[in-house]
Amino acid sequence: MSAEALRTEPKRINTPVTNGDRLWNDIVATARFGAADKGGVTRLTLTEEDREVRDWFVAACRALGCTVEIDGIGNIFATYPGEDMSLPAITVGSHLDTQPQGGRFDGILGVLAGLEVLRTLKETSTVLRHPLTVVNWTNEEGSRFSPAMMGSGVFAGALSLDAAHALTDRDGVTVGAALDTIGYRGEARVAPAAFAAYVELHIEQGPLLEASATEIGVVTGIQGLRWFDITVTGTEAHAGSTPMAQRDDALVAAAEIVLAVRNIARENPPGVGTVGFVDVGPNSRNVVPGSVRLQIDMRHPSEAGLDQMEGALQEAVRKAGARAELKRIWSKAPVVFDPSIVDAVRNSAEALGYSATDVVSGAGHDAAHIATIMPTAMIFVPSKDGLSHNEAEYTAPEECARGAEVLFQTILELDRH
Ligand code: HGY
Ligand code: MN
Ligand code: MN
Repeated sequence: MSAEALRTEPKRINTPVTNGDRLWNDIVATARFGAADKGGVTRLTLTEEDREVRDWFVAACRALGCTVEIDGIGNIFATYPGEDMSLPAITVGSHLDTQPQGGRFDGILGVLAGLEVLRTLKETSTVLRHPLTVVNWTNEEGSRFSPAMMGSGVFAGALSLDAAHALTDRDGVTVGAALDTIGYRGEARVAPAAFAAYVELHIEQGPLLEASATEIGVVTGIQGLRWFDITVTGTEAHAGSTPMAQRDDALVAAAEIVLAVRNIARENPPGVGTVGFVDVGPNSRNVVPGSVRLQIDMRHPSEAGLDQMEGALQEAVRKAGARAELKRIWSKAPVVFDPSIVDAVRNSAEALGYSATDVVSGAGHDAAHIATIMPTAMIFVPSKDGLSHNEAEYTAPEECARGAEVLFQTILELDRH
């Protein structure tokens, strides 16, 4: 679909509209699967809580007449028939897994807004030309099993299914075994060629839309990211009888690396750097730490920026002494979305009279992988205080409703082309 064709397209009026209250009810209803103490959700991928929300989603889609396919990594594809089933499907969706003590909206809004579009099509007997597929991607968060965006990565060919099945969590449980435990190691072979385009609605997870009082983010791309594991080896020793000058304290060396990650990000704006995981051995008050494992997340909108940051990290590790080892375990290049799909999102927000602005996503998303195999774009709605990966994550009902409506209008726009 050419951008020119989009611009001359008549604005959308008198079409069915999605039901924001029903969407909000679904958000509240699914938050019970893994409900955490402060109002958020702990629903790590392929756990019992994840099975519960998956079963809920599959039942809801089947009740609407969708065919539901589950592939070898547990991705769920719920397809609502279109007038011409020989056409590739328009695809929307996101992820239902969360961070530990995560929020009720991150990923969930995109899947449930897709479900809301299905409900709207059904109740208004609207038949699109294309089939419409709503997807739940397995393990977007990457908290239990690394790397993140695993299901979409296998689907896009960035990670082999066998390699993914063999990856383990901290308890040594493999992805394959976890899929079997919850009954979501599917048989379906779903090919990317079955799809025409992908649009993902997601909360911004940052402060930009709220700060500018803008209703919709027209996401033009996603910044790049690199994940590193660092092990620092020292010498365990008695905390009382070992003189300071004779200590080989792994945690002190690791602390210098943690500060270096913060400084490297500050020196390479708008890059960001985080050490989100620290494991100290033997983790006893009166033993000088002999080993420390760090997990590092670095991001930047450009490859050159990421190279710069990685080089500085290597330097910092070298300074920590020969007993620190750095391993890059994952890298995702910056992504630029397809301009014609981005235009469809922008036109839809405009047709609905919502304020909108272009944004590059700071957070990673399944759309980053899907954009490598089909025309893709994203829609953002605001995050209160820019907060996410936090139980206090919040997007208001009317903001969720606006996002779902832009998603629906975008689908209608794409369906005509
Ligand atoms: O880490 C990310 O960017 C995503 O929220 N999993
Ligand atoms: Mn997400
Ligand atoms: Mn997330």
